[in-house]
Amino acid sequence: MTSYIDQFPEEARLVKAAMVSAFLALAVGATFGLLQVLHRTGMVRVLSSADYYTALTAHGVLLALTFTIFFLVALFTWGITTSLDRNLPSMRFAWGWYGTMVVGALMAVVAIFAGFLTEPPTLLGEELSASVLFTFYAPLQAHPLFYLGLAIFVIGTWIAGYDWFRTYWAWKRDNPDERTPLPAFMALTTMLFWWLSSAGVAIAIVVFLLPWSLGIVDSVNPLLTRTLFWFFGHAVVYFWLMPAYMLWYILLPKLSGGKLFSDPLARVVFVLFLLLSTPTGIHHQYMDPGIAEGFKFIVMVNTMFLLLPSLLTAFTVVASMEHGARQRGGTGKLRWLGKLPWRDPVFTGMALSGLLFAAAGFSGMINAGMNINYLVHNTFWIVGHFHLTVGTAVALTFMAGSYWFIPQVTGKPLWNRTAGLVQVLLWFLGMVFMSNAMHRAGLLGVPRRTAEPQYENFAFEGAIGSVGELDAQVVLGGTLLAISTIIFLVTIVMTMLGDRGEVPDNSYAGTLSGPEHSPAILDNLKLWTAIALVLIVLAYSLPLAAIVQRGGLFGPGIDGITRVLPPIDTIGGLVEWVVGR
Ligand code: HAS
Ligand code: CU
Repeated sequence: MTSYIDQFPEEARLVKAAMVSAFLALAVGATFGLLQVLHRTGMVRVLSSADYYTALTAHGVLLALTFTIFFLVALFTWGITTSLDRNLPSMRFAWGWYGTMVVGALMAVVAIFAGFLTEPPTLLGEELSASVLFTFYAPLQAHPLFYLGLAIFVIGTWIAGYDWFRTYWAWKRDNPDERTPLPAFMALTTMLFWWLSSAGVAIAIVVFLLPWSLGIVDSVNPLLTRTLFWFFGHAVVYFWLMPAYMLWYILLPKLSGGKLFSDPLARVVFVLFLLLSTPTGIHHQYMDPGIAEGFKFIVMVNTMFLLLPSLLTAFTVVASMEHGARQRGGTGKLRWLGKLPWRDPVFTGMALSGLLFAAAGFSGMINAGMNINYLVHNTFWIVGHFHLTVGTAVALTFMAGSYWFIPQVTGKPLWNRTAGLVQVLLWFLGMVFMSNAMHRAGLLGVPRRTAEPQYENFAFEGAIGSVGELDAQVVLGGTLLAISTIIFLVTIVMTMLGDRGEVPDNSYAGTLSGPEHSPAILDNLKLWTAIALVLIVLAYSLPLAAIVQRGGLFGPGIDGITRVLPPIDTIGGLVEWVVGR
């Protein structure tokens, strides 16, 4: 048996370091999660309500950005090197991008945590704090260190992507006639849409928010920076999800005892995400005034198309699991489910996250409907939605995956399978309670992002259940999640402290229908990137022009751009605006 550390000892150290960074972020971020559910429901109040935004910022940045992204750069590094059977060109360079990410993350985290102090220290003449949540909407303003840290962190990921691409280019030179192996294809297509979309947040930070926090410019146009945030903010959710999908496609079938149903279909899925991840961001802004309804409608249509790759994934992955179960003697319409390896925490964790993601897909479809979004926007419903998506489909898959990866990168067998199994089951159960109750509370109108969700002289009323009952479920779920996180961290630490021994082979699933069945055009990354760019221009040029025309580049009237002209809601309006300038 050859494990990853035998094949790629140097890369294994880097993958391990990035995973450990992810787990550290998870440990701290999850603690805030528990404090928040206890606080919001009024059960136990450790924080002061005035610090709630600071805590929520730490929770969001540490979990949604730091935990996920450190883990996924580790995973993609593994995927590229394993599937191309090739070392990264230079380990010094690779440690360089990892180090860049660490420095960026630490800067942002220091700025956030300083916000808890009664007398925050000053730096660059400004008080250190960053209680702006993970979306950092203006006019909330953070210390420049926060914006700079985020920018550096994102740049670190860009360099990582370049590292994977040059590994791929070198492989391609040596193997000009071979099809790109599936895991590498998945990592590269994901990186392409990440570059396209994170350019939006980079512009928001470097051109607007950072100069504004440094006092170089007096104001910003909040709708513009918000729109640039969501230009990236929807694609980032697939940046988190694609690595989880990669594991579902290449590990789940193998663990189930079979093969991936279709390699071509998997490629189509990743190409669709490259095309549609970015021109959909405005579905987070259906309620924003200042963006014309027509633009929102176009984005809604794009979003509905974007359901397709996930529906294809549900089909392909479940079909592969069924194939595996039947290889193990499974029969009947549903009885084969019993033949799946339910005692393996790697399998069970991923299968359960898939199951909850199916529910998350439904709440996503509801969010995506322009009219019904009015009912759920800014309510606890949304929090329920994203704890099933990023909080389960992604986080639970990463945790279950760690039970396979940590042995791969250390050569040490998993410390305790039962602990792993209990952990993934507790996560599943905790999320079922917490997310379901959050969705229901949202329908009653309970708001998100507040320490004090209960308005005075007002009672939320639902057809069934009460706020008290929902709160109890949220606290129960949140507590199970906290216990699950502790068991996860203990299992990982004990595994890493253990002795080297027998670990599974570093390999992934074969395919029933392989790359030879998929049209070569699917591997034409230049073509798909070009089409993705065109779709982005179509979806964003008019809305951005209209936002700048109405609100000014740096705020109303400041740049002299704001002038009385017909609104840029039509092509004619745009032409008139450009010609008229
Ligand atoms: Fe979302 C808000 C729409 C997916 C994350 N989303 C959020 C926010 C986050 C987030 C963090 O249109 C809040 C941001 C904030 O702070 O304001 N979302 C969608 C849609 C999808 C979707 C249409 N979201 C995700 C994913 C996320 C994520 C993935 C993170 C990873 N979301 C929205 C909208 C909003 C929104 C609006 C704004 C709401 C507002 O008003 O603010 C789709 O991609 C979902 C497609 C999914 C499916 C499910 C397919 C099922 C599968 C399971 C297969 C089963 C298996 C297991 C493998 C169609 C693939 C089988 C097991 C056995 C045992 C057999
Ligand atoms: Cu979205």
